[in-house]
Amino acid sequence: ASNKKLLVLPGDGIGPEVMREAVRVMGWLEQNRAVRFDISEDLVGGASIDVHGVPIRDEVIAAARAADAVLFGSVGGPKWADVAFENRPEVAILRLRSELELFANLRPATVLDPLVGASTLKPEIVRGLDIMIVRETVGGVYFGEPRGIETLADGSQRGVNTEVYSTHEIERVARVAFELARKRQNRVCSVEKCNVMESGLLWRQVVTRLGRAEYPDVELSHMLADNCAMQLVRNPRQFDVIVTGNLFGDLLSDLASMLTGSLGMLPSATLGTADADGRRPALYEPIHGSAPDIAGTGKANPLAQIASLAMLLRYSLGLDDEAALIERACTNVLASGLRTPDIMSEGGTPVGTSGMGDAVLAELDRLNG
Ligand code: NAD
Ligand code: IPM
Ligand code: K
Ligand code: MN
Repeated sequence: ASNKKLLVLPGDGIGPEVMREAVRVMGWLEQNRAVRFDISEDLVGGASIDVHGVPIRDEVIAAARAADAVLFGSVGGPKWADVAFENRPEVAILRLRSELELFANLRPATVLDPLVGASTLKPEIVRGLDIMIVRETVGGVYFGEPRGIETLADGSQRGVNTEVYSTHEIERVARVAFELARKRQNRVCSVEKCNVMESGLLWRQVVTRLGRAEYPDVELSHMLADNCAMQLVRNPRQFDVIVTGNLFGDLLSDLASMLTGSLGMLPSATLGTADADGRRPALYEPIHGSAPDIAGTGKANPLAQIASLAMLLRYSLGLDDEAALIERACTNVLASGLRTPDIMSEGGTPVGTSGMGDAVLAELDRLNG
């Protein structure tokens, strides 16, 4: 088989710092396992603005389309606070999602045993937690029209964004959630605000209909988004798969990350629709951003980026053993007590970004014999 084509897009701030550690893991795989990658790398976000004047070039979008998978870092930062809104660094990830139609963003929140004490919640609330948030990523209020800032006749202004969801958009993301649930605990909780928003009302109707027609074996429940935020903190283990729209999914997944100890622990996969040849466009990234407050200090936790690589191996390349090996190595390193500052707890051994990467590689060597 030909080498798998991977596009690596580190981005800004801690993006390149944590990506470096993920790339070292790729190198380890090539040296020690029967996998070969064809890796290319490019600039996105502020780094691309600085060199090319735009947050992402059309040729990078084309390369992402042609790749077997994209490993994305993070974009944005105060340096680009003054660039025009339509040219800001974040446009890079929004365009990739939208133009490759990466509509299903899988954000797993699992509490690893060694990190139970790193959560801000009580151990008995979070121990063993394993939830999957499926966030819609190409629709909703992020992309709905009309949008913009309008100046009215009296000179005052209005900022406008519009939440829009169509039957088709709701069905396809809900299908991903139902399919995932069947391989997990067989439960889906659909989250919206149908008490206030028509887009939420349609969401509930469509998910209910689809569940009855095609997934009667999956237990379906519904929850209003504000209650869901509260329930995630009160008793997060009540959830298996949560399916929700773009904005609620953004908020709820950052919230869920703190159950696991840190935003620096959560990976994600964003999947599109398979074409006739069975090729499915996919992008993998940590859910965190460029963390300008710690960029350059060498303290960022690289585990979400490394775990995003593991998801890439599993979902896009079918390398389940390699994915499991990487996840195992990360868990063991945490069990040995090594901690970046974001997950530090009593008795932990402090380590920085590259120290954590070193430890993962050493553990991979050990596990691989
Ligand atoms: P952020 O996720 O970058 O950081 C939030 C907090 O979490 C910060 O205190 C940060 O230090 C901490 N944190 C995040 N990742 C960490 C890690 N790996 N290790 C240790 N600590 C970590 O969110 P923000 O500060 O609101 O946003 C900063 C920039 O990132 C903004 O420009 C935002 O638009 C962008 N952003 C980009 C993406 C993306 O590229 N997909 C995602 C989220 C935010
Ligand atoms: C995320 C980020 C992005 C989002 C931003 C950077 C566009 O917060 O990936 O969670 O809001 O989707
Ligand atoms: K990111
Ligand atoms: Mn976010």
